[in-house]
Amino acid sequence: MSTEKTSAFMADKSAKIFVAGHRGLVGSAIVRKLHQLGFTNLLLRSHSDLDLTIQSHVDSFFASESPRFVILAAAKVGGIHANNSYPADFISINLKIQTNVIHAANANKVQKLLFLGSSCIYPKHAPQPIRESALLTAPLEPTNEWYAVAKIAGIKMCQAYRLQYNWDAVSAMPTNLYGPNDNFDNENSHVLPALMRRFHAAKAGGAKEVVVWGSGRPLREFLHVDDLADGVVFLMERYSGLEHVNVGSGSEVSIKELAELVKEVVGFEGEIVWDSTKPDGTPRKLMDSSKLRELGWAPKVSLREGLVDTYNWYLENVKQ
Ligand code: GFB
Repeated sequence: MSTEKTSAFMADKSAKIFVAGHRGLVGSAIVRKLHQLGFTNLLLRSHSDLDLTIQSHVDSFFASESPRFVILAAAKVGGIHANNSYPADFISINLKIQTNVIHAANANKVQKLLFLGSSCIYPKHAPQPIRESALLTAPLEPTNEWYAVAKIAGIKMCQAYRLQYNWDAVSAMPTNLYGPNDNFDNENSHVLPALMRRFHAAKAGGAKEVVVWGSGRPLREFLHVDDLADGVVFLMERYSGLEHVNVGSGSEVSIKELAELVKEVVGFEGEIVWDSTKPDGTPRKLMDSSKLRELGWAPKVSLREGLVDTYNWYLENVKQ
């Protein structure tokens, strides 16, 4: 099967598209993007209407609704602390959701499915920048291996169903994401929203210092979720290969640099204090996104612009 072909995704704006996880950071950005592009028939279900971990509910939903396309952005996600604290939830919930949705989508003749994973699928000490071929070449980062194993199983399911049924299932692996509708929880979120919330609260409360976890030395690559949504639509239209595809910004910062930048965007003037009792996680996680770049996609939002945009969203939607 060719790695570059059109699936006519953009041709019919009235096609029924199930965006699983439409209230989350990723799903909501994909819905915004599809609406901007003029898609009119999005199938959206909140958790209370459809529990994706229950196979019989997922089967009935697909049988009665018959979506033509599926974008699988529903997942249990969280930052380093949440991954480390709830390993059973991260492996079991994600395995159930993706197994149920991928199987039902294939059984009900969905034309194409896109599965979203994460850059944590790669080995802890993978050569940098990380190519798609690094998958399953060495041990994972222990703090998130449960989530990573589930996401690797999702990639492998897409490949298995493609091989056995010649079915168009593809996988996209985004780098660390941020943007509107992120989880801003102090403990369980990812670093960027956690710091935004903490610096904001410190500024509002007149605190003199803000605690940031770890050594500040790990390097991370951040991508605004609107860029990811753009990449997802691009892959739905243009990519039908067996191998998963990295989606990254191509630029990395240290956690120390990120903390300084968030501090500046929020306008906090006190000190940063490092809590070395907290884990650093993987030392470096920069993806090689040249495969997607060569197909013609490029990110548009710089980290500074994206931080300003996200902080404005936070001020309007979360702080109260
Ligand atoms: O965002 P984060 O949890 O993701 O942490 P990972 C990134 C880095 O920021 C780590 C540091 O070195 C943290 O120690 N950090 C500093 C903080 N302060 C904070 C804070 O207040 N909160 C958080 N969360 N981190 C996750 C995986 O790993 O990346 C997931 O656990 C997923 O499975 C996600 O793959 C993309 O990049 O370390």
